Amino acid sequence: MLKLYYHPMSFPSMGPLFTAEAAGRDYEKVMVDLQSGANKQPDYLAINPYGRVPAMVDGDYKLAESGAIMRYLARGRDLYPNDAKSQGQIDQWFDFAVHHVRSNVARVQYNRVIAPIIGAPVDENSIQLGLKYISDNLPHVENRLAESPFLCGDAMTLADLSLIAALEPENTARLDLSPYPNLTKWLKARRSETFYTNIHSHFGAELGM
Ligand SMILES: N[C@@H](CCC(=O)N[C@@H](CS)C(=O)NCC(=O)O)C(=O)O
Repeated sequence: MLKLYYHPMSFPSMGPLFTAEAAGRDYEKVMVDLQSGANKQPDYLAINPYGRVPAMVDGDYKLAESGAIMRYLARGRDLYPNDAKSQGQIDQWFDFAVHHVRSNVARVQYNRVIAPIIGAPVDENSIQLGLKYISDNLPHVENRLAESPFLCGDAMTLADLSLIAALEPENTARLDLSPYPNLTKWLKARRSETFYTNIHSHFGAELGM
């Protein structure tokens, strides 16, 4: 069976998990213990040579990078239809979410949450830069969701899943989404769907809480 390697604290891992659920794929979740360095062991490096989560194994086929895995799982389905113009639109918002939202959320999440846990120095400038770029970029999403129920039309696509994954650290990174009412409403609605609740309902147990 198709295997998805992940860690519950890794928000890049969430995109493939959400996609597998939303696409109705049969899959098995394999948690990789980042704290013990399981991601740097030879057996895992044979799956993902970069030593990161997420990763995927489908028979003897292996993939790393969340975007590549999400496209592999969804290609040809409504989440990522097989025509160039639809894919172009979805890719535009998908890449926007990764490069302009997720990368900046990652700066804030790393410094506010991960660095204190691992005892690394906290870079306040990086937090401020991340927050600035988030507030520079989320208005584009807010405006889009004022005119369209989903990022690419009337139904959910990979673009939405990419943005939902990018905003996973909303609470832990203490992001303020209140200036974006359309985004907040859209996010709340998506988070009540089974592709999301099926993944989140296991987090407590996975994190030993
Ligand atoms: N560009 C990658 C990013 C993956 C990534 O940075 N994963 C982190 C967890 S959020 C990781 O595995 N870090 C462990 C390490 O680098 O040692 C993707 O989208 O899949």
